[in-house]
Amino acid sequence: MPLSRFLPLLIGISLALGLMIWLVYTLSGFYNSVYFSSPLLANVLLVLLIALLIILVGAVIYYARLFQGSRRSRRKPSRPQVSELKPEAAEETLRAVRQQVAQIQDQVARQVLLERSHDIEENLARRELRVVVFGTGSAGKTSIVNAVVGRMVGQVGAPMGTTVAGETYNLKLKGLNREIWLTDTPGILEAGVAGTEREQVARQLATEADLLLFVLDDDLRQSEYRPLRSLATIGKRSLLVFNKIDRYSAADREIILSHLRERVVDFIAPEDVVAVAARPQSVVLENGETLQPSPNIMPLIKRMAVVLRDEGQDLLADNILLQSQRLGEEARQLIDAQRQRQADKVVERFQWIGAGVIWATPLPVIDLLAAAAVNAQMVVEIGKVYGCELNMERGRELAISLAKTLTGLGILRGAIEIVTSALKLSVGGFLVGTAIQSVTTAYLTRIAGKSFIQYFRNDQDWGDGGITEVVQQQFQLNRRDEFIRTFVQEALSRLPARRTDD
Ligand SMILES: Nc1nc2c(ncn2[C@@H]2O[C@H](COP(=O)(O)OP(=O)(O)OP(=O)(O)O)[C@@H](O)[C@H]2O)c(=O)[nH]1
Ligand SMILES: [Mg+2]
Repeated sequence: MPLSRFLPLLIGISLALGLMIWLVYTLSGFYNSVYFSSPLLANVLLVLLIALLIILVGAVIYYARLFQGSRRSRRKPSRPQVSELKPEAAEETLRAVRQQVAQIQDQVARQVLLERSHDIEENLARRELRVVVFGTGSAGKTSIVNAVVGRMVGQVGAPMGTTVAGETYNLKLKGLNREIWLTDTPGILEAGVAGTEREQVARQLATEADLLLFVLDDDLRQSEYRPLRSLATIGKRSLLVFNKIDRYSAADREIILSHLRERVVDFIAPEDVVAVAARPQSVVLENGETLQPSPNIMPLIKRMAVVLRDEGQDLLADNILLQSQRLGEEARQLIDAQRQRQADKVVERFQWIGAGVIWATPLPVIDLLAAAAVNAQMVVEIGKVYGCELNMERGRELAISLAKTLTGLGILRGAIEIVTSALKLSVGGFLVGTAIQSVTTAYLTRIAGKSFIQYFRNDQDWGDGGITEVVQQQFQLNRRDEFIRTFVQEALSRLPARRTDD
């Protein structure tokens, strides 16, 4: 015990002892003086004192226990079981995703995502578990499915690519009152276009699994490790199945098995790596007969049953959560693309408005701060696309700070040069100053608008590099010769028309 804690304890004990001695001494003096005048009263007092002492000791013990209990319960908060919370969390996520989906304007896309959200919800209610067998071509996936189901349901063959599509079978496991579906998939890592397409199917099925059986027939290759790890990283519960162990001696089998367990220990528990022989090679007996040894599949069936029984509800909820999150991500991307299209239209409208204003009333020099008046309205409208309600005052503030950045970074000068040389190429010879001003204003409004799109997309934040980095990035993106040429052409085709209108 450190001295800092020992010293106060020693002082406390000495004080308590001193107090007790003083109390006993005072009480015995008091007892003696009472006993002298009335022995009966003195004895009654003694009994009362002993009773008081017992009550005191009892109270101290009771409160000490109570205090300890409360400390213990503070250490271990009585939270509800995680498994009780998971289905709720899954439902909550699904609800949020539906709200997101409702914002999608493309009717077909919205409908497709809504239907998928209903499918996910139904899976949560159905309580069915989906086990997907996944892995390299010819590792023995179909053989494993046949052995687990207990009859030849799928075609087995030595060459890769025997299974060409996902096949699902119903499975009964002892002690499990849930419906289980076992899906065989085409092999991954096969060569050729057809192989790549089949792999896509397999990967899709794997991401939808509640439990994944990742099949190998040798030590884990790097090309297998990557998909296994990425599936585990997205939270896919997996068993690693080392098949064809009949091909190895007992010693080699153990070496491979322990090496496998070591390599995946970060994301798969050692007991979830099992060794089987789903379709052991037939042996020719001395009398010339061929004997087909029976499959050694029990280690996998046993482990699968334990995992599905103990974690079934969690696996289902985890998977629903994962599917909902994926759906949410898809919806988010669609909404983002939709907003981007709308915001681009706003920018395009304002860039031609800016050009038109200058064309009609030319200024002695390009005045970005004057153009900011137009930009302020553009900022408000882009904000609206991204669900941010800004007033004109805030819009103007943002527009002015951006105009200052454009000038400060020398982009204003750069833009005039770019536009001037592009105009010379297009029109040739004599150039009207107003044309340069108009097109430059349109061009700068575009850079400003694109920068604001970034800002609103990023939750009204310029990011780590600040406004400067965003503006510079947009300038770089919009200065390619090819783009400038088309932009100037379009600007020119619009300007004279406006002038005649005016
Ligand atoms: N020695 C041995 N061979 C096996 C075992 N399991 C499967 N095989 C053989 O491995 C080959 C491929 O088996 P499949 O079950 O078709 O493999 P798959 O992974 O489904 O193959 P694809 O569908 O093409 O991806 C066949 O020749 C099987 O006989 C086993 O436990 N031991
Ligand atoms: Mg197969």
